[in-house]
Amino acid sequence: MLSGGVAAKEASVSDPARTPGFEAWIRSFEGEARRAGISEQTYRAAFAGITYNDRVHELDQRQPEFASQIWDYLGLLVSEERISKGKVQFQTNYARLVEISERYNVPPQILTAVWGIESNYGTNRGTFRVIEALATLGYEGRRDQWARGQLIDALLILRNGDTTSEQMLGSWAGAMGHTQFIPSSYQSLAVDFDGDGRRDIWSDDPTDALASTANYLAKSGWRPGEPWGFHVALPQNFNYALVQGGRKPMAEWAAMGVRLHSGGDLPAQYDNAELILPAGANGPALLTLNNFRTILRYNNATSYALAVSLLAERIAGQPPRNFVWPEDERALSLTESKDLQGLLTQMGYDTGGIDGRLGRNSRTAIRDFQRSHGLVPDGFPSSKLLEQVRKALAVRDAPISLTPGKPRSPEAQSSAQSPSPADIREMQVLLTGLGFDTDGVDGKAGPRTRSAIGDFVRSSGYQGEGDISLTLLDALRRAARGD
Ligand SMILES: [Ca+2]
Repeated sequence: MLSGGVAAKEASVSDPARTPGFEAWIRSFEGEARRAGISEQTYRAAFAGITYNDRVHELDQRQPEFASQIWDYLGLLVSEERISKGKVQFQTNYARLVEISERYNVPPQILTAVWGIESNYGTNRGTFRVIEALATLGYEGRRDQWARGQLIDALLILRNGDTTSEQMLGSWAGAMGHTQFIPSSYQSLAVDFDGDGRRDIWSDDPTDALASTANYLAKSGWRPGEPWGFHVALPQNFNYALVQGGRKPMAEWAAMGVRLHSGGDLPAQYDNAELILPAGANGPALLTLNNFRTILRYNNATSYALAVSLLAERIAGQPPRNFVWPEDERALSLTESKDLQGLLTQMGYDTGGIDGRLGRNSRTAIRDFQRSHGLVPDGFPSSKLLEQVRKALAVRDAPISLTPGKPRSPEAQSSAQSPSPADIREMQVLLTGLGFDTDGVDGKAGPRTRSAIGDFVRSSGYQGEGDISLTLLDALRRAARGD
């Protein structure tokens, strides 16, 4: 398994030496396929013309540096263009949608919205050969075990005669057809709605794909007649520990003073509402119901479930929601997310590792930090929060480094030109507090730390050179206390 930027770059370059390995892997995988009931004939036909796909590998290895905020994502996926296109598709396919909807008890506008988000109403179904994509991922992907399981399911679909290897197209990660089913979901939930004997989600006709999506949502617990949730207003002094903290009956939320954003009382009949703040305390507060979680089972991202819910409302002719997003806040880059985790960890808040992924542990650490610094504890990571953490850390560490005339051991004196890792750590903390990015605090004078020192030397009145020395450390301490 490859990881890290260098490996990813090398792997994106076509390497003729790799192809024999891939060929050998395809031969070795046949045993596994045979045990799953795939005949030699099916296997051969499936792999005819399949080669190692560099592009798939590259897409699998990428780790985007910059993330988008949920309001940018929603702006893109619930655009006026996609709404009006959705209304046209809704009308065009209305008879079929109603038939499907009546059989599975999932509203036609939800099916149209999933179709719109997943493939822009069938116009972007993916052009990768699924066998090739999954074989490439199974050979050396980040999720090779997962890909091998999906590949077996894809081969079973071919064995069943639903489509051919050439026509089985999809995304680089193996999501297929109008509503982007992965092979395992297809195997358990795809249906032949038009009755031609094949569960065909790949052809231009979206009928089977839309019915398969309806079946998926129905089997995932869709409740007919329930909305996805409500836009709400939270009372003063709300306990933010309850955000994403589990489901409660509406009556309990109402008793805490939560009201509809439009001003009315919460409808009392729903029994399991979860509160989410997808953009923190400065964005909309949403009480989500069962059907929101059902959409999450299709694709487990809040932004996705919200996009489907909102697009469905607009397709059905409802007015836009008056969500106000904190658009002055910027999403953290991967590097900044790691910085944030490093700084929080250094301050004693457990983020459960420094991987740049701000999951549950990081959100709890952010909340704890916010609570102990008099901030609204919404657990939401943003550029503003990172600044607050940097400042807090600089303040916390400043008194230690400002001890007047701090005596140094003779040993330390004599090594004045080669500061210890502890000294470098202190420099990194001070530099970070002064707004120079050292890419974390690790006690090592790497390129980012050296470049931060260069920036400090240029922007301050520091007379010495940019060498990493105890003289420089003193200058940083003076700058940090504002001398
Ligand atoms: Ca069919």
